[in-house]
Order: sequence, then C-alpha cells, then structure tokens
Amino acid sequence: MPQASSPRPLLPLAAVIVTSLALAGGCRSASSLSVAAAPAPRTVPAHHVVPLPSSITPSAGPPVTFVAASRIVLAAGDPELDGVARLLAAALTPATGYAWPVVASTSAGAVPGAAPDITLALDAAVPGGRDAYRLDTTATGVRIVAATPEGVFRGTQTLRQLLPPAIHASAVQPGPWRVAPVSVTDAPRYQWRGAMLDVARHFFGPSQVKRYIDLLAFYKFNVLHLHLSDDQGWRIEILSWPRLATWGGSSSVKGDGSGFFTQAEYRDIVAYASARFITVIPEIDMPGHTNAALASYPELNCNDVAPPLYTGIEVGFSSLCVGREVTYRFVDDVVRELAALTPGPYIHIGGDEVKKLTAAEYAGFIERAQEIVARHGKRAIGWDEIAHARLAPTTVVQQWRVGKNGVADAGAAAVSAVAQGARLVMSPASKVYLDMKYTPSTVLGLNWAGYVELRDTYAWDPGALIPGVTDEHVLGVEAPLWTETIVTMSDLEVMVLPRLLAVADLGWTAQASREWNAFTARVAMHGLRWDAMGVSYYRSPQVEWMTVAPTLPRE
Ligand code: IFG
Repeated sequence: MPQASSPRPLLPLAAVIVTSLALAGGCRSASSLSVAAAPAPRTVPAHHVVPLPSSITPSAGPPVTFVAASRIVLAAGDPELDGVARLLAAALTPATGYAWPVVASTSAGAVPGAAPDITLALDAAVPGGRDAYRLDTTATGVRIVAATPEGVFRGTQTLRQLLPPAIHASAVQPGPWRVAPVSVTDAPRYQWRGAMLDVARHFFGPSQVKRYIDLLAFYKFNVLHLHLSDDQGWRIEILSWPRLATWGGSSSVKGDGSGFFTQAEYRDIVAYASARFITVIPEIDMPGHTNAALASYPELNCNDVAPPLYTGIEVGFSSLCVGREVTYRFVDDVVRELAALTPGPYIHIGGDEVKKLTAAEYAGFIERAQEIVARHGKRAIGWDEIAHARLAPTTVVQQWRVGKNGVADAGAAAVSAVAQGARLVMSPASKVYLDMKYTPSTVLGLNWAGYVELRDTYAWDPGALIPGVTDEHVLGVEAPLWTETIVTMSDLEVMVLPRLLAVADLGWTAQASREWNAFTARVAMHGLRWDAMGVSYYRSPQVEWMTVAPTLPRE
C-alpha cells in the first residue's frame, strides 16, 4: 500500500469528470457540465503515459473496448514477436480474466474477429531506432508496429498505460477494458535509460530484482546496473574464488542480512531482463570498496591479513593490493567468469572513492583493469574518477559527483573524460541518487547530496548540466539506489517511486517536450496503478494524486 507520509490531496470532483470526458476524446467544454461550484479543474491531461511519447494525439473514432474473445494477433505471424506477445498476454490476463490467445494473422483462426484485437507487427520502415514504435486504435482494435521486437515491446508498455489502472490488478476486475481513440508515434531521446541497484550493502534476491525489472520495463528503461560487490558484501558466486560469496556474502550493513546470487540465479535474472529488452551491467567495484573480497582471501591484502567483515557505512578505507600480481589474477578470474554471464557489452569496474592509493597507483590499476575487461570481449564503464586514468576509446564514464557548490566543480572529472573522447552516463547524485531522502522528514535514505524531491529529479537537462559537457557527449541517464538504509522491497519501492518516472522522462522524452506541470498531471494517475500492482510509493505533495480512476463513457 502507498506510504501516506503526506496528507492525501483529494482531486476536485469537477476534475475527475473532465478527466473522464477528456479520455473519451468526446469532451465538451467544462462549462457545459452542470457541476456544483468546484475549484477550476487543473489542466487535465488527455492521457497519463510516462515517459511522454514523442507524439500522442486523440484520434477520431470510438474507444476500443476489449472483450473475452479479444486476441493478440501477430501480423504475418512474426515468430520474433511471440515472446513480446506472451509477456503482454501475461500482463493483461490476471485483471481481465481473458485468455488473450496469441494467434498468427495468417492462421485459419485469425479471420477478423468480431472482438477487437491487439495486433503486433514488424515493419522495417518505422523510423526512430530500435525502441521506436507506432500505436494506433483502429476499427479492429489496437495496432502496434515497430522495426524491431524491442520497439513493439516498448509500445505494449504504452498500451498498458492507456488501459485503466485496474489492469494491473492480480485478480479479475469488472472492467470495462477501454482504450480511448489515440495515435502514438514514439522514439527515445537517449539509448541508455538505466537504473542501478546496490545489492551489496543489503542483498536483494532474484524475485525482488525481477519485481524491480518489471517496474523498469513498464517505464521503458533498458539498462539495469547491478552493484554486486562492496565493503559490506560480495553478491555473485565466483567459481574460481568461492569464499568471495560464501564468506564475503555472509553479512551486510548492520549485519542484518546476507546472501548472494548463484551463477544459475544470476543467469536467470539476466534472461528475465533480456526478455524485457533490459541489458544487465554487472559491477565489481575496484580497487576501492573491496573489504568483502579482502576479508575473504588474505593474499589479496598487502600484509596477507584478511580484515574482518565490515557492517558500517564508511567509504574509502579499503583497497586491493595493486602492487601484487595475485590481484590481477583475481581481477582476471572474476572478469572472465562475469563476462561469461553477461550477454551485454559492458562490465562496470567501479573505481570510486579510493583514498588509500597514490594517483599513479590508482591510474595504473584502472588501466590494467580496463585491459582485462577488453581481453574478455567487453567494454569497461566506471565511476567518474576513472577519468584520471588513460581511458580506452570504448570506455564509458558514469558521472556522479556533485561538489559542495553544485555540479560544476565536481564536473571536472566529466570534462576530462570528454576531453579523452569518452562518453558519459549522467548520474548526478543531487538529481538522481534515489537513496537521497525526499525531505528532512523522510525516514529512509541519506542526505549527503541534499534532499531530492520529485521536482529535483525532473527539472534538469542531462545535455546541459555540466559546462563543457554537451548532448553529443551523453549516452543517457542512470538512477542509482544505494542500499545502506534500504532493506525491504517496500523500502526500495518508496525510494524509487515516483522519482523513477522523472528519470524515465529524462531518458526518453525530448527536452523541449518536458514540462513540470504537465509531467505531474500525468504522474497523478500512476498512484492508482501502483495501488493495483501492490507496490509501495511516496505520495509526494508535489503531485495532485488521482483518487478515482476515470471511466470512459460507453461508445
Ligand atoms: N557514494 C558511494 C556509494 C554509496 C553512495 C551513497 C558512489 C559512486 C555514496 N559511491 O556513489 O558507494 O555509498 O549515497
């Protein structure tokens, strides 16, 4: 249930009525309604889709009302779309109670049914890249077309958001399952739309990570960065160094948790993400943030003494012994095993907050770690400190630091990365660190980068934040959730919702189309969606949360 940490702002009745009519596309002016004197309804959006599509316009024609006989039809029977269709059927069946059979339009059974269908089709002519799609309501239902299965999948997320919030319930709801007449043409701004989950400070198991992946997929994210190791925990089984997980994974911050992914479990998470067109990027943070590894193997320590497991939340005190060759055998073994588990192109080598090495020792380690990653066929990504090393041309730099006086003075690493020709993933802590408290009264989270409410996360431009860093240097955005204070799935959900929707718009929507009031008006319905999903969230007072789902009038 939602965390009602702020009073529930009730939506004026008039706004609900106007919302309903607007959705039907048949809205007369509010003045023709005989409503009691109510406060003037705020701008009521014709839809609540997040991220905002490139173009979404109400179209002529009646709403589409799905019924029990409705099907998911694969035009020309594209078998590549079968997986996308089955995921959509699985998303629609619980609340509708309909079977949603997946049929190939060429098969005998697929004569134009009396019931409206969802048609999925591939068409190489659809412009805009691999995530682009078109979605249109038609006389036979809803049609989603894209050049790739990934684009069709993104379009199915938009369709889910055009259906009433009750569609997300896990038990049959009364319906009706209507989609207002609409025409959508869509493609993203950035190719890197990511979230990071720190499973090292506190471990989150496979089912919890998959639940987060479901949320990320719903908002068109395509990268999940898993922070698999740190001072307090090592969370991935490494066959050649087994104590990393068995001992290094036996504790957590405050010692109140433990755990690690077996390689089979990790493969399963990667496959689950891949089916939803999300690329998993594993991070082994080094040479710092390594106490769990150092505690597991004495030979990794310069004095051959393994330190105790660490349950605090200090940073910067640990480092691999960069002068020892065994360290590079360790790194090579870990990277080799991780690369075999990683269909995606990137391995994250961390590189943040190293206080125990000289600049030369640090740069030397980063350069060797980079070479090891390349030797195993992957590209390196690291936190922005790695810009002080010589970067390979394919290495990506993740910008995160914010200075005491704003981003500018900590942007130096990002600017030097760009000077080396590297491209950036923007993760400025004062904007998108989802472990930052919303306000001083937020129980969970930290506040070293300031208080981060929904508007702080929304109101900035990744291509214009740091002087010297312009849009062509930016691959996209990524929102980290560090888990020093985050223990349960509900904790996680409260910290990421609603700010994840701001990150979704940042990554997907053109800067010129992004406007705060229109954004919050769209966010307003998503609380009802999260209620139906049974996920927790923070009812930010910056949003006039809808309390009643609008219903479309009969066509
Ligand atoms: N900085 C540390 C994280 C985590 C974070 C908490 C980075 C790259 C503070 N490093 O952010 O390990 O402790 O907000």
